[in-house]
Amino acid sequence: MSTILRSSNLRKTAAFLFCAILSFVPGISSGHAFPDHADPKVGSTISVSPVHVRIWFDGNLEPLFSTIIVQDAKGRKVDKGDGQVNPVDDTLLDVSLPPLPPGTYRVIWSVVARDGHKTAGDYTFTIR
Ligand SMILES: [Cu+2]
Repeated sequence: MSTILRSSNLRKTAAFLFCAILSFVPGISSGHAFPDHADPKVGSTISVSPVHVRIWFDGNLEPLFSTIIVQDAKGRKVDKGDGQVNPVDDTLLDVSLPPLPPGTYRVIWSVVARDGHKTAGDYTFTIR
């Protein structure tokens, strides 16, 4: 019993280390996926309500398990509900927005990379 537990933990540790090492090797896109850049930019203040929020990742995303939503300052969902991995670029997560009034908005994302590992985060932008 304890031997089985130990070897299962060992396997998990090995898998984690393998993934951690991969994510530090440039040019290999099978590690965890992390955001590379976003539009609107993280923490930015803009003067026009954006038509989309887009986040580009450093790896390929699994469309079935990757989500993106946008909330207003009161936590109400304001996006059009079509958040998805872009069908022609699986490193891009996007969602469309209706015209929004001035305010601060939070983008909440969660993605699963091709290696099955999940990363998640959020950021804000402000429309003035
Ligand atoms: Cu990973």
